[in-house]
Amino acid sequence: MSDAPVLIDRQDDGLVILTLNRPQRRNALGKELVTALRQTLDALATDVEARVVVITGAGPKAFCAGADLKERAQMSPPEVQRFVTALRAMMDEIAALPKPTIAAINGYALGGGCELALSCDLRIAAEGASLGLPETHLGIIPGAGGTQRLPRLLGPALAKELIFTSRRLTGAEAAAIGLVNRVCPDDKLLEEAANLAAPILTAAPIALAQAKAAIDAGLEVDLASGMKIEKACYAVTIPTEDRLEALAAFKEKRRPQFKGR
Ligand code: CO8
Repeated sequence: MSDAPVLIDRQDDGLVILTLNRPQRRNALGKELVTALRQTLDALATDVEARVVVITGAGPKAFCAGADLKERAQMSPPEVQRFVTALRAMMDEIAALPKPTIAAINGYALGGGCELALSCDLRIAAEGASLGLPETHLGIIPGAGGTQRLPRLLGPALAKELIFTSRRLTGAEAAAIGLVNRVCPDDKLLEEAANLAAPILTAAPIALAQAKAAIDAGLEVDLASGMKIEKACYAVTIPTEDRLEALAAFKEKRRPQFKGR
């Protein structure tokens, strides 16, 4: 197997599986991995063949054990500053990718690893997964979106409980509170992630990108402003070939073939 920090598996149907590939460090976020993931995301953002992106971790033990604490201990204060800026930017780039993203959580998703999963649109966890935000017990706070994305997902009380206590949740516990969309047996994780992706892969790519943008931007504003955002996002879909293709396919009683145009 390649020793590249991020493995890229592109499938014919438009599914792209990114694997964080540092199993010997439990896929911890070091400089090299963060740089590679950011470059990969940048390329995928404009790649019309890539329709849904799954992010998972190499090896049976971890999705991602958070920031690389060993590398961090060797960094000078300016290096730390540059690194955390890059880490935050990476999480925002995942969240802003104009295509659906799914975190397929195998094993530990701790600290920055949990925040990475929170940056994705959907999450599926293996039963044996272990999700948590240990930062307050490390003398820091979640700093790559955890204090913002977790309460938006679960509400403030649950988010505060998880952040204050650093409690780790199993895949089933995470599914029960809505932290992940689904839980599945450990050995079925990628299969179930592909099942989750399958009906998304047949949707129109521009419609998906605009639906994501409308939901994400709308969550930050009042309803009337959100309705304006929705209108603007809807308008982007009107001149697309894919919209006309859907109308033609309906008339001709066939499945539409979307091209992302
Ligand atoms: N960084 C570096 N190395 C790690 C990390 C890590 N986060 N996690 C594990 N490793 C290494 C271990 O040191 C070990 O290396 P070695 O074999 O050389 O001793 C190897 O991976 C295997 O680790 P374990 O033997 O501990 O493996 P286990 O499967 O028994 O346990 C755990 C796995 C539970 C993941 C355990 O290793 C652990 O607790 N790791 C630390 C997890 C943690 O605390 N993560 C949070 C870090 S803080 C954070 O992510 C904040 C990010 C936000 C930054 C934003 C800034 C603005």
